[in-house]
Amino acid sequence: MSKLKIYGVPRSRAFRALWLAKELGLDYDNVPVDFATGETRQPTYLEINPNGHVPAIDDDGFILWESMAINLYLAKKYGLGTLYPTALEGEARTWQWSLWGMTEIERNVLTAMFNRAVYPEDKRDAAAADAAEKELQHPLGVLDGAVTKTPYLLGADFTVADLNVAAILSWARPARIDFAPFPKAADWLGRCALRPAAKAARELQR
Ligand SMILES: N[C@@H](CCC(=O)N[C@@H](CS)C(=O)NCC(=O)O)C(=O)O
Repeated sequence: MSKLKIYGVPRSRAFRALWLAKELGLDYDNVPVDFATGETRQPTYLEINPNGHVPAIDDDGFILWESMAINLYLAKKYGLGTLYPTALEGEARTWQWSLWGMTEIERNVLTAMFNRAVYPEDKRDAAAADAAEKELQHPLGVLDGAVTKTPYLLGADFTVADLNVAAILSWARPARIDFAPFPKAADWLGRCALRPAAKAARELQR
C-alpha cells in the first residue's frame, strides 16, 4: 500500500484536497506540481492528468483528477459518517453543493480575483470584476439562506459539502467580494476558514 499522493502546489486548487486531507488526518505526500511553470503540461504529468491541470491524486495506484471528484472520493473513503454523510439524501446534498460551487460560484469568484488582485494592474478589467461580483449576488443569497436555517450546509455539522464550497470561496477575500449583504454566509465562511485543518492547509501556501 503506497502513501496517498496529492499533486499540485498548495496555492492551486490542490488546496481543496490538502485541506480535506488535513481534516481527515491522512498521511499523504504533496507533489508540488506548479501550474505557473508549465509543469502541469509536461508529458510525465500529463500521464497523471491528461488535462494538464492540478489537482490530481494517486491513491495506491488509483489516479483521479477534478478537485470536487477527488474530495468526494476521499471524504467517502476515509470520512464516511463524519465528513461524508451515510444517508443517500445527505450524499446527494453533498453533490448538490459541490456541483453548485463549481457551476454557480467558481468562475465569477475567479474573474473578480484575477481582475482585482492577480493580473498586473495595467491588465486588470475593473468592469469585468464588477460584473462577476454582480452575478454572484444571487448564488451568495442562496448560500446565505441555507446557512441561516442550519449552521452548516447539511445541518448541524461541518461536512465535505462545506469544505468544497468554502474552499472555492477562499478566493472571495482577494477578490474583494463584499459579504455585507450576506452576513450568515460570511459567518459560515469565517467558521469554516478558522478550522485548524483549514489553517494548516493555508500555512502550506506561505
Ligand atoms: N476543474 C478543475 C480545474 C483545475 C485547474 O484548472 N487547475 C489549475 C490550477 S488551480 C491548473 O492546473 N492550471 C494549469 C494548467 O491549466 O496548465 C478542477 O477543479 O480540478
